[in-house]
Amino acid sequence: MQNKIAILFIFFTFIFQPGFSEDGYQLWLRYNQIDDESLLNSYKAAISGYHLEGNSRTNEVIKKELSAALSGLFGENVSELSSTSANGLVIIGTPANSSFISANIDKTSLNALGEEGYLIQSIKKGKNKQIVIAANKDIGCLYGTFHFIKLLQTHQNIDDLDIQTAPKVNIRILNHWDNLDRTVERGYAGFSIWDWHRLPDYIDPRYIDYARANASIGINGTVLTNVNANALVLTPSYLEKVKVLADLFRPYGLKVYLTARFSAPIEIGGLETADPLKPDVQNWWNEKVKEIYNYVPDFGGFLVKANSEGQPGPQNYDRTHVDGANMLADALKPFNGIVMWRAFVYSDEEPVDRAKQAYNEFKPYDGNFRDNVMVQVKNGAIDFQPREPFHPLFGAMPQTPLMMEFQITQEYLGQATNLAYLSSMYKECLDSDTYAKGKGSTVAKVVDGSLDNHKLSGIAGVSNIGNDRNWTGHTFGQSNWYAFGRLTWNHELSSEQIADEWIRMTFSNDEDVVQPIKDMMLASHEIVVKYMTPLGLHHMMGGDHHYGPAPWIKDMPRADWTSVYYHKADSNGIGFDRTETGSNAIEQYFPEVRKMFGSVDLCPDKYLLWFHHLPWDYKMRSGNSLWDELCYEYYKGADSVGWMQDQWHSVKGKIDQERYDRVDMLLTIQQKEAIWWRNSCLLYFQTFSNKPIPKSLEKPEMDLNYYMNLSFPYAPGIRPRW
Ligand code: BDP
Repeated sequence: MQNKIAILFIFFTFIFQPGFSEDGYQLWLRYNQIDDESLLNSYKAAISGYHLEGNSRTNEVIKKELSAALSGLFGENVSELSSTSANGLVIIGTPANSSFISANIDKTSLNALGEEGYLIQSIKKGKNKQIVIAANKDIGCLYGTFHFIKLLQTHQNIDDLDIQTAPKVNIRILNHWDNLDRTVERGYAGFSIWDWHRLPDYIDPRYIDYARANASIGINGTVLTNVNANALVLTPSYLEKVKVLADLFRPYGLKVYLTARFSAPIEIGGLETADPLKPDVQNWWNEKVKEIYNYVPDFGGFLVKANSEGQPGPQNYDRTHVDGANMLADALKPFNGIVMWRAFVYSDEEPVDRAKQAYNEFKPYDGNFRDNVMVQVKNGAIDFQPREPFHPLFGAMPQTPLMMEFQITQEYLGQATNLAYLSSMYKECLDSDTYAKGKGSTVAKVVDGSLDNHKLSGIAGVSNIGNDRNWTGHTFGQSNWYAFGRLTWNHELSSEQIADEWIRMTFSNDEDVVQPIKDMMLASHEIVVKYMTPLGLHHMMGGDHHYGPAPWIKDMPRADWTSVYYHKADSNGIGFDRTETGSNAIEQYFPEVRKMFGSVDLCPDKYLLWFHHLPWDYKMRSGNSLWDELCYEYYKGADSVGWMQDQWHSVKGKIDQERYDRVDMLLTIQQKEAIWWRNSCLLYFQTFSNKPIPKSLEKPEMDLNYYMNLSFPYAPGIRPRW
């Protein structure tokens, strides 16, 4: 195995030589030679080489990365030097492995940075000026190295560096909804990158590049398998494969986790029950967990979807989520493993309002979970809709560490074809004020553990990665992976700063490229929301595959899988009344929030129809009637895609043709799809409002029947009905 890994390292140094084709494979880790000559010369004058002590595998990785980056960016070899006395050295290390660092870096500031934090400082010693990247652990040095490389990639001034940073959240993790047959549930970038069939012997070089990319943005965990879990992954032949991935990822600080199918004791253990209170079931899990740790000594733990959408769980045995989660937590505890128990549940009976279920089921359990259980909550109470108000569970379970679950894959946001920069959506949720402990109790503070003093904290993102050459299908899907990672490290970063970094590293530092792309990215989420689900509408996508508009869906096995259940359009008006006169879901929020969402006058327009059912001629803040406003929003959204195309066209010739063309074609598709959403939704709602589309707006080219009859049996990412 060691040999194989060595070969891989050589391979990856080879692929990351500059001049490699711009097919998107390199993500933001592009080390093409710096094209600004005077800047390049100033960097060359400041950096003569690097020095690193210690020979851990993480240190090997640091050397490879730094040498590939510096040689690429400088267009010439930059060497590793054995002494620390030269001018212009980049010195990397921990107080434990470097006497230079222990002598020159203030221990108190370093201690405050914890296990993963790092500092980057310019140090003057006599005639010498050096740059130090220091951390308490090797992994901090790797994170710091990536940060330092980013400074060069984004053309920052490195004269007087003084950077100190540590992650605000402990578990920064991707959730792959990848199946063992390599299909990816809600995946739009090809098949799974895990080549299970050829593992453990065949090691795809992508595994290393995947780990590099994650480490470069501080992601430190990965759940390899789908939440709709398959127990087979817990059998020895799969655990051998899991072990290989875990061994490869370890030097990059990336821990492996698996999804645990609750009925595994029956399916692969031969037991008759999976009842969590039965000693033989508990015993089976204890033994299984021990076995997993034999393969993967630093295994992270389990992610569990139980009693949701047909998945088995403790309720099958009249037990509770607490019984189920605690049983697994007890098995994992001796090894420091954790359970991420999902709150995305909904009962078999059709509810009056699905938005209320997770809160109703989980809040009463606050305080009953073991200390190695986290409850993983989606950002909103329904299901990753283009826009949702924050989930009322945030702030409502102070004794339980709540983990945030975002969706990076664009299941409901245009899938493989639409450009939507999701940092804006993540931030909107994280910055929301729950008022749990008065003003300023933001979702971010609940999640990072600071509001309730939790040691454990985490943010999960449902991955958008597949085996497409460019990883994410749409080039701009890469920006969502990137932004997710950056925000898990520091949720205080602005979407603008994250976009700025990503564009510079991914495309160019030319301001005429950075500015138009940034403007487009920052506006994109709002634009998509406007042409899909404006003014708080939600859940109006095509059935099963979730591709495209279908506000007319009314016949499904469950009412809460239909669209009509959510928009409730009728001749009187539109919207879901979640106030006291309706489902009263607003009651689940703290009084200040309840008051805002519950009042039509205070509720922001963007959430209006989420919380209120209003007449078609309801007078909006703008002075328009609700119907006219809805029309204007849909048209504004669809027209703005034309503006996005203009922004993109302005960078033609300033970036490589390959990626330019790809995005250009996708924007053309996005434009068509935006008009499709607009026309379908407005023509359909018009059958209730009986009002004309305002004269100033062009008429939809087709009739409603046409849109209702479109069918997409092979849309990607679909999953079988269980
Ligand atoms: C829904 C997806 C479904 C997932 C489910 C979940 O359509 O494929 O299994 O979320 O999060 O949005 O469990």
